[in-house]
Formats: sequence, structure tokens, C-alpha cells
Amino acid sequence: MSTPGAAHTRRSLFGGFIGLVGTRWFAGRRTAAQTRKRRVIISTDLATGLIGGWRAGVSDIDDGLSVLMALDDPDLEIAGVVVTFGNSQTGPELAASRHLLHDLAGHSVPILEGAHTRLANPEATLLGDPLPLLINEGVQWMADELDRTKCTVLCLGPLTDVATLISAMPAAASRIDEIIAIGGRAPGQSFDINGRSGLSDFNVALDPRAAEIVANSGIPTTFLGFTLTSSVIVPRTALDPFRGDPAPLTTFVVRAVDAWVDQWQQIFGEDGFHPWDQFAVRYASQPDAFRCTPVTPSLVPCSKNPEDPNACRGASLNTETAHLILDAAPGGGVVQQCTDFSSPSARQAFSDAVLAFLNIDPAAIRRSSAG
Ligand SMILES: [Ca+2]
Repeated sequence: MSTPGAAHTRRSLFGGFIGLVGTRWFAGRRTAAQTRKRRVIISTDLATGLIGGWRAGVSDIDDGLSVLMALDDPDLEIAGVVVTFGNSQTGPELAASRHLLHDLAGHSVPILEGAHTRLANPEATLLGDPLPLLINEGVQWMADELDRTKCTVLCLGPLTDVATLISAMPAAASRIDEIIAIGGRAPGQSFDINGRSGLSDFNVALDPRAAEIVANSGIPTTFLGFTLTSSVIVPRTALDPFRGDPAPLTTFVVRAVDAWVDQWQQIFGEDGFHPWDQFAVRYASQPDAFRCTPVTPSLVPCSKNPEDPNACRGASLNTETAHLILDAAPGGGVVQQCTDFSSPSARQAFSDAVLAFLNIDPAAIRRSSAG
């Protein structure tokens, strides 16, 4: 990303679709006062319950909790779930998604196969000529869905699929009313948990080119930042009311969360979990619950010096090459970052909602998601 050639590629790439998509302003964003259900496409690297894959150990659990939370939210209408690589490979994630959402929770929501790998960076060519972008099943379904009606795209993993849609099918992408994503940082911000550093900006690290395409698309985009998403920890004891419940969904969720917290506790010394991606769901449903400000996004190469606050973090596929910097933009713009709740009661309501879907009778869930 730091080579002059790569910089040139980025400029020429963005020149095309910014004009096509056009510029829309925050005025287009919905508020909690709107009563119609918000129609949402979810892009996720759902790996809840998976062990192993490209990373050893237990995969992050929050995507599964997020999708269940979204399906349970009366203010959201979930059109479908596109599964992308990220926490694990796409194949195991698809199996995990079908098991959790269809078999255990009884939902009938469509589950589509998304990207298996990040976008080529810099862009690959065929002897110097541009290559057509490959449209996978999930991206084609997103385009078809957007042709029918405007949607919000909730990105809980790497931004590969929505970036492909924006680049290859700009007319469909122009019908996205808002992209909501997890990622980005203030200038110089490092991601520390309990005094330990080393966390990458995972979704950006796995596909920095996709993050840059989204951030520069001209589509209203909201990033939920680390300052906000790390501010809530759900203690392991929150599972206690559900222990002993024989329902297969509850049993599975409790086992998966316990396994994740065991691993997290060893590394970060916290006996609980951060509901990272669940913030995006809550924002989609209750945007007024958050304090958000306009930002100017830029992808900036990170430092190779591990002592530098701007150092590249991560290992293996999530090794950072650049950071998505979200700088204050007093003049406004189409990109914003949420860094706090709007009130203590909004924070409490979010914490209360994190596991609320487990109280729902599976038969009722099936009835509500039918059709
Ligand atoms: Ca995720």
C-alpha cells in the first residue's frame, strides 16, 4: 500500500464510481422516530462455535449473536445474510451459519455464499488490461435485492462483498441507504484491552482495499469505532440464567460463549466478552442511542516499528498494512464514526439487549421470520 504504484491504483480506481454513486448527506439517514421497519442486508464472517480454521483456537462469537439479535429486533427486517471470509474460511462459516440460524434458531432467512478471499491489492490485470470483478452468489443476491428495494447493508466482517458490489454494480449500490460497519480509528489510536496491545483493526486488516472503496464510495457510511465497541464487556455471569435451559439454541450459545471467554480470559484477563458486532445491529435499530460525528476517511500505511502507536498489528491474514484513519471533519460529509452512547440509559438498554434473543420461544421466532 505504501508504493507509489499502489497509490496511483487507488486514485484511478475511485475516480470511476464516486461520480456514479453520487454524494448524499446525513439528512438521508433514518432516525429512531421513523416507524417503518428498516430493511437490512447482513454481511458477516459468522463463526460462532467454530474452532480452528486459518487461526488456531476458538473463533469470535459475536457475529452469531449479532445476527440473532438482528433477527429478533422488531425495528429491523432482515432480507438475508451473506457469509464472507474473516474469522474463519467461508466454507466452515457457511456451515456454522446454517446450523445456528436455521437448525437451532429456526429462522428461514436466506443465507448466501460471499467472498472467500480479499480483493487483489493492488488490483490484478490481464497483461495490463483491467479484469472484470468476479461476482459471487452473495454479491449477485445483494444486487437483486437492492433492485427490488432500498436496503441498509450491515457489515460485520471484512468489507469485500459490499466493495465488490460498489465497484462492479454501481446502480444497485446507489440504492444502499447506509452502510454500517465495524472498524476505523482516530489518528494515532492504538487498540488496547486491559493494558495489552496487539489487536488489529480486524475487518480493515483483512481487506484494506475493500475498506477504502467503501469509505470513498459516496454512500452514507457509519463506522462503529473501537472506543465505543470496547467500552462494554458482558460478564460470563450474564450466561447464568440460561445455564441448564435444555433448548438446543440456548445450550449451543452458552457453550460457544463459554469457550470463547475461556480463551479471551487467558489472553486479556477479562472474564467476559465484548459484543463488538452487536453495536452495528443496535445502531441500525436505534441510531439515536449513539453519539456520532462526521469524519474524513483515509487509508494510511502503518508503521513497521512495534513501539510506534501507529504500528501494524496482527499476525497471519490479519496483519495490518494500513490503518483506516477517521479524522474529524467539521464541515460534515457522508462518513461518520460513533464513539459513545448518547446517554447512560442507552448504554444500559444495549447491554440488556445483547442476550435478549435467548428468551424468545423458537416457535415464535419461526412465525415471525416466515415469509
Ligand atoms: Ca465479525
